[in-house]
Amino acid sequence: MATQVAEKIALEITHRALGLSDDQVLEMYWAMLLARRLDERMWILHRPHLVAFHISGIGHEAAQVGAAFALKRGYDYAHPYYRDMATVLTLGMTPRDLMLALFGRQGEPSSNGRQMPSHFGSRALNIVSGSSPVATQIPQAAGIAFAIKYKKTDQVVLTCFGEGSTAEGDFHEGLNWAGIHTLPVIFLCQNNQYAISVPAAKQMAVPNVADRARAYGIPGVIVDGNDVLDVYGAMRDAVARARRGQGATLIEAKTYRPVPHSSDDDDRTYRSRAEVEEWKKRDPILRMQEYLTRVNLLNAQKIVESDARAKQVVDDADEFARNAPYPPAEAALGNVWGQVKS
Ligand SMILES: Cc1ncc(C[n+]2csc(CCOP(=O)(O)OP(=O)(O)O)c2C)c(N)n1
Ligand SMILES: [Mg+2]
Repeated sequence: MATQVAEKIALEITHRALGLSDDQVLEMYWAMLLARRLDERMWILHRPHLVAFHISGIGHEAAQVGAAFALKRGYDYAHPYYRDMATVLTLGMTPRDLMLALFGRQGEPSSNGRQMPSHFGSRALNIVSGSSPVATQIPQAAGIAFAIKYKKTDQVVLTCFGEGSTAEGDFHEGLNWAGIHTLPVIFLCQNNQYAISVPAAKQMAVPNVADRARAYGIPGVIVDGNDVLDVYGAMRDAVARARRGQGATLIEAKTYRPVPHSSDDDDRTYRSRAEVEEWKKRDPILRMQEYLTRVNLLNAQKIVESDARAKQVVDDADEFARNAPYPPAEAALGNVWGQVKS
């Protein structure tokens, strides 16, 4: 009887029902928190123009950490997009790496200070750097999945993009290819409802991005993108399906971007403050804090302590990157990703 009661209680604790330990769910919280604090610092650094540009993942942390957590780090592939800071942190990029990229300094792993920030890449971690035209990563991810299938490993690929990007031809070509060839790729749409100033209803005539999956013969799943465990559950199933050789899944994480599109955007020109404030009530970090407090893994004191720890890590990365040298001028004449062998 006591065991049955214990099992019932465990199932009511969502993360345990998903097979996650208490330590793992706290690790998720830490990744989300660190991404948020790092991102906030990046905005602050931009205001006095200590850095040239920032594009933010604030509000997307649950979608990103929930997705990345279901991958095998350094084994599976990720082809992220510019908002994916929490994704790449979860996969093993460090706050120092990301700050070096923001400041454009030597030694940053994405391009050694050659690209704009947020084009995350790490050869060691199987993170593939993207290009500025949106959605180009989608057929490229299908291509990587095709190579995995050809080599007969059980790796999978995660690629991410916004809902506006699903109006691009690349999205449809990538999903079609993945459907035809039953490829091990997970397409994660982080639907924050705007493509800069353009609302989703002006990008597509169906209510959900996930509805589009049917046209390509793959499952389309909708999740609450502000709930890290909901995202993780869907992603875990999609990864298992891909590893079993059953092909691709499109996951649509419904979320919101509570900040401007980038450091160079003024969102007051296209949406009301009331709308933004309403969404802030569903902030993924607050939701996670409420959940962890409810299941007795967090309390007010631990929240303060983890915030202080995150601040230390962010301070360290900021100082490290500020003081790092720029690449030498002649590096501008070389290739971005490697030297051509003579
Ligand atoms: C092919 C192409 N068209 C336009 C742009 C300019 N652009 C950069 S981000 C962006 C919005 C994309 O919106 P969405 O896909 O919803 O992603 P979000 O930024 O909302 O996360 C646009 C139009 C671009 N980079 N590439
Ligand atoms: Mg969008």
